[in-house]
Amino acid sequence: MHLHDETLVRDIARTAQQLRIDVLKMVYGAKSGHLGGPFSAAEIVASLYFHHLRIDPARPDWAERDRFILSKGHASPVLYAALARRGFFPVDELSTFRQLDSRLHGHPERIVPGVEVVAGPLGHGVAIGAGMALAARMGGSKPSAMSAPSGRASAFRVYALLGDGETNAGVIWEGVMTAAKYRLGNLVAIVDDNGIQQTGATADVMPMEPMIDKWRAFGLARPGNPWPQRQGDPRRPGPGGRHPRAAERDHRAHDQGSGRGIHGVRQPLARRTP
Ligand SMILES: Cc1ncc(C[n+]2csc(CCOP(=O)(O)OP(=O)(O)O)c2C)c(N)n1
Ligand SMILES: [Mg+2]
Repeated sequence: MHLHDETLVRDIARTAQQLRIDVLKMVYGAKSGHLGGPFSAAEIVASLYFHHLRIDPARPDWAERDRFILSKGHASPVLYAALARRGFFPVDELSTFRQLDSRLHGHPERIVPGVEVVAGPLGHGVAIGAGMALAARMGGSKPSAMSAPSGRASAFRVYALLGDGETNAGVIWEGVMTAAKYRLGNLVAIVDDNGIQQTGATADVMPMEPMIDKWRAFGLARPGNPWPQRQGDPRRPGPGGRHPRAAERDHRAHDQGSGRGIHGVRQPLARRTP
């Protein structure tokens, strides 16, 4: 079983704490906004933005960049914090969160450098991601390039972060079926399984268990590719840890077993540079 390097785990934990501090200041400063959704996603976002995504803050519109979709758009503060700390815009701007005339709205919009997708109404990340992943595989970098010659290697990968409550939405599963139909190995869906949603525990509002079986039933597992898998929490590794779910329909990742870390962001773990 492949485990994270301890230094990497510590680095992710440190970055995640920095993001949480930023989030707290932003929401406290605005006296408005979500805290729980951004907090629970901090390690996932830190792992992606500081160790995995192939992005270049100096070129937010670089055609071959990886795309990150914050499908649970109410967690925008953690995305803004990551983008600022990664150099997409000044950290000072974070203090304008939810102020009049700020570009840092309560839900992300594409006026912010690095934001790929407008989000807020839950449920759309996988379907949008499937479209982007399909475009990437067809050789295009944007939807208008869908007519580009097919059969070329994917220029980029697409990551969609969902809430566990969000998976109550039927449109999520339409997106999953689409991804399965087109065998989109360049699309990664990550579920932040924090057990809670707006009006209570996810298990009470609309139980999703067995979650993993649902993803499989919608076509994302087949012989030789045992995705999706349950992964442990990088903050609390081991059997007693909380288990955020992460899933990747990616043949390159199929050999990863349960353990610490986040499926799909464990290999390669070195920072990928443009
Ligand atoms: C379609 C839609 N319905 C309702 C809401 C209101 N809403 C905002 S946050 C939230 C809870 C989401 O819970 P979850 O997906 O588990 O996210 P997290 O726990 O990570 O905050 C809801 C229902 C929304 N944004 N979009
Ligand atoms: Mg939740």
